[in-house]
Amino acid sequence: EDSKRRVFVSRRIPENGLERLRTLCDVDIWEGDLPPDRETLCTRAAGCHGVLSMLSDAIDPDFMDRVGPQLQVVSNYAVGFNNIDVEEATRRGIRVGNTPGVLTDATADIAFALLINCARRISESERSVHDGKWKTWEPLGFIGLDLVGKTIGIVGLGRIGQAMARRCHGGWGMDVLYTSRSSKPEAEGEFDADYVSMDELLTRSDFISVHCDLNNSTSGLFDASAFQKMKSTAVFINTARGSIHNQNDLAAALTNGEIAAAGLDVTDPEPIPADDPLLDLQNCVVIPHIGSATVDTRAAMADIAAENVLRALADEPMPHCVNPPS
Ligand code: 8YV
Repeated sequence: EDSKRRVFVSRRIPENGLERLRTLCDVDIWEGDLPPDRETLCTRAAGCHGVLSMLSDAIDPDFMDRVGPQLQVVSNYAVGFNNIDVEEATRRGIRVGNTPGVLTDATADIAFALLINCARRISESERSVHDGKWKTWEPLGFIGLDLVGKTIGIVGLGRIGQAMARRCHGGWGMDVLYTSRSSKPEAEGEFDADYVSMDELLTRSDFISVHCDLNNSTSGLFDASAFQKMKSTAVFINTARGSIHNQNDLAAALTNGEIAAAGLDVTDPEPIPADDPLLDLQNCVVIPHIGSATVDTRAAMADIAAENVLRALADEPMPHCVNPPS
């Protein structure tokens, strides 16, 4: 009926989320295999009260203008929200939601999987088997790095960083160093972690894993000078956001032997262009932003993202709001 609130969902999400939305709203879903282009996004969202958005949607003032003043909530299908101008949304009274918590372990699993993959050269050695290049077992073939007892440097000790620290410290007995906006005494207790400067983390770590959010102070944080400070045997893992590392500088560091290997679940841009130099390097593993991609996690994200929309439209507290009304 006419009184139903209208919600636009910018990609097909797990059915449980859509069902939840449909109980109270008129739901329009972009069904394309690729994200809607800018024009389509704005046109389809125009007149909606809620938008369930993806990282690939730029939710900026122009978008908000084009959707219209009835827009009450933008619910991102992600824990991150660097695609959204939150300050502008707040100014307009638009609530912004995200999906923290439920993707913590899935993402830390992918970070740890990349770490073992890079240390033990799994992708590289598998390629050689697939390509028919594996001719004989060799005493010095595909020699990699041990993990047990090494030092892991964690950049950003939030939920996902802590889940990574738990795997590294609890499972593999690694020493944990971390940088973060502030020290985390509880986490230091659990992982025996040391809060250090960025320089100390770079120079002392055998492995470095990025778990901070993307902002002005973390954009380009891993550049040529950072890679130069790292051990030549070090492995760099990024499952956070691609623009936290400088991709050309990383390719140079991997080519020149300044670091040993890199594992990336995120690139800048995404998808990574087919001619990116990183894709020619045997010591670089690139996977397509699958940190949260498990059946349970994506379903849980869909529940929260839908609930964020419904609560905001009912003027009730949202499960996860990044700009709650003051
Ligand atoms: C996204 C992510 O959910 O949550 C995040 O911030 O990066 C991923 O889990 C995924 O890219 C879909 O937007």
